[in-house]
Amino acid sequence: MTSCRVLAIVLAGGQGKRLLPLTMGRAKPNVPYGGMFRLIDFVLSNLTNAGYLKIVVLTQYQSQSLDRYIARGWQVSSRVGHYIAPVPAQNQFGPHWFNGSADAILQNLHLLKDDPPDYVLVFGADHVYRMDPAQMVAQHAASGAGVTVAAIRQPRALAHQFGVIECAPGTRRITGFAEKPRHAEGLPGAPEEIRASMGNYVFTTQVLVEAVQEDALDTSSRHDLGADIIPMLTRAGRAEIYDFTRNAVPGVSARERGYWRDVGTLDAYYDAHMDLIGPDPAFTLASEHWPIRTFHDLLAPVKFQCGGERPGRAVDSLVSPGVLVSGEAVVERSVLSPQVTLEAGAQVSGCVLMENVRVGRNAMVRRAVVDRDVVIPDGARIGFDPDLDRERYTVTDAGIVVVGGEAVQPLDELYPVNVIS
Ligand code: ADQ
Repeated sequence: MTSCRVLAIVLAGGQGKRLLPLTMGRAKPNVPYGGMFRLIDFVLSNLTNAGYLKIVVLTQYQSQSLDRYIARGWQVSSRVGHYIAPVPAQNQFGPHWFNGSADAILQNLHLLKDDPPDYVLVFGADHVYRMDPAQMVAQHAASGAGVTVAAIRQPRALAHQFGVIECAPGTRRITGFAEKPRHAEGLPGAPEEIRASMGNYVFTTQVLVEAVQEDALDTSSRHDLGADIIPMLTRAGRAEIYDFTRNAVPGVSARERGYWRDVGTLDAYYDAHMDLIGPDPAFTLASEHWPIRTFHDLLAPVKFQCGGERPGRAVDSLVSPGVLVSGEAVVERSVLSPQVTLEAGAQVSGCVLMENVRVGRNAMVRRAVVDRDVVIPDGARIGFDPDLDRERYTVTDAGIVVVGGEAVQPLDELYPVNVIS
């Protein structure tokens, strides 16, 4: 869809409290994923693969490293009028940050003035998926809707995490929209499923401008797109859904089609990593047709070292450049970011290890997410005794141990010697 003018606004200011401690020192869209990537790489890849090269990224919480990453990793060629620009909150209307996502748009309406687009894409920045947004824009343009909301079926038990959409039977017209309701009716014929908003919207520009301006006058509003703007346009009969399962991305396997993960919680974050491994993974990172792009400094190749009776080895795992697996060390069903080191005899199973993690000699770690720069001492056991783990780390409902977030503390305080068995 090149005939219409499109501006993409990526909302990247969320705090991601439910991902703590991983969001202690970084914005949620900047959280690493899949060894080599950051969450924001997915939305930026989807937009740029579709040819949308006017993108502003609204940042706010812990924005410095995210701003720097976008500026360094996501520069587009200097062709006139193309840009991927981080826009930090600027306190335009007084000494406060953006109140909600609608307030973030309101404070940036000036971005629409110089080169007014026909349509504004407003996309979230913290989901794992492949999508061609041009197909959604094409539907929006043909339908004449004021806003089109990308939608996907989700388990009814998760209704409280999503905007829940009701449609007139047999149509795309949204007749009801409840943001994160406590209770939701299941779909006709699928009582344990709901239709969830993916937090990705296409707006006709004038409709968006008028909606956020009207919302700004409402003192009872939370100034949130999901809680206020979409319900407002639903009441006006101007909202439609876009069925994500109809999105056809070149080269995507039948198994991957419709794959979308909201990695809003630590368990969802861990599960989305496990989706990458196994003989028939639910999601693959490599694709020549619809690449997910990222940015790293130049790194050395992975090294599996000899030593002891058996060489270091990795099975059913994603292992990034710069990793060293020493003799007799074993990695299984895990995702390793660059510069991870496993010392001799270390065993890592069902883990997500972020950049520069060091696992000491004969240490054993299983079902854990370990944040960057953490050093696991020789002989340590993590993921074996939930009570002991809970005393020192975050342990999720599903029993995943999350180590990290305290990067400013000295390492010997983080890993007291009595952890070592
Ligand atoms: P949430 O993700 O819970 O639900 P929100 O916290 O507003 O909604 O985050 C949406 C996106 O906006 C995220 O990418 C976040 O980083 C960003 N963001 C939040 N506040 C912002 C601000 N003030 N400035 C800039 N960016 C901001 C939303 C929808 C639901 C939908 C789910 C799908 O509201 O209806 O079901 O996404 O995950």
